[in-house]
Amino acid sequence: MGVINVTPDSFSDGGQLPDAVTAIAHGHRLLADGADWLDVGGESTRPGAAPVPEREELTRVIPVIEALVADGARVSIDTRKPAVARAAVAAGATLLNDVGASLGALAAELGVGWAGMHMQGEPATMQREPHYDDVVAEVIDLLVTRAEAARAAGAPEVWIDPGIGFGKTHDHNLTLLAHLDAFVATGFPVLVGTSRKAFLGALLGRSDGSEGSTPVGDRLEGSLASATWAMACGAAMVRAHDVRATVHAALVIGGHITKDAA
Ligand code: HH2
Repeated sequence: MGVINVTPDSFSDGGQLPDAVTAIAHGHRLLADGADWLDVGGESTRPGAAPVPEREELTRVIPVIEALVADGARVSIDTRKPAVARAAVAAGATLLNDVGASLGALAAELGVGWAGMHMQGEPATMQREPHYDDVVAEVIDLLVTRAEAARAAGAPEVWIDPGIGFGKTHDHNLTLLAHLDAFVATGFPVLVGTSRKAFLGALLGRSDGSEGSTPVGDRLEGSLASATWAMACGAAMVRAHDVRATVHAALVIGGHITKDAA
């Protein structure tokens, strides 16, 4: 799943796609690089991000979705707003990338797929004091409850995503990644987004003993290592900014390195 952030303030690439023309061209590049899905978003959910008014979010994403769908792309809409989800589907999106895991019934009503991501709290405050007694069990419980409801309502395709970095400490993120097999064991296809995220910066920054964070632009190898880990654990899709490199990693491990083949 290739990321198209039509936002001025995304943590990873904010401002790089300031208008529909550059966002559409970026989408074409991601398709050529091998993306199966293009995930279009018009509101950053980075920690501390301010909400974007609905009208502004629509202005950002709808022309991009229309153009990419017209060119044959499968497009997901990354939003928390029902009205944006509706308009995106009318423009041709066929998957709700629901970062609040609350739009399952809407996906069913619209007859499109639903990917529910776990987030504790709201982007503006979610990193202040995230707390879980058992992060793996609590995240799975919530996602499975919502996923079962979405499926029962009739959503044609249902995914779950642990929401790395969304109301999670560094240790919560690592614990979730270490237990991805438990998410896979639920039977729902698992989507994972680690690309360029802060926990990678922290891990890489600590490697030289400085306790600093490696900048976003220097997290490619960490992104690939974590995406490869997720795929090896059985994740069916990873959300990535660097699609060409991630597709190469997927091609190497996808179905080739198995105990059966030996
Ligand atoms: N992460 C981000 C946004 N959307 N969707 C899913 N399903 N899973 C994720 O892990 C996920 C997501 C954050 O990344 P990005 O879009 O690069 O940043 P921002 O939210 O600042 O736009």
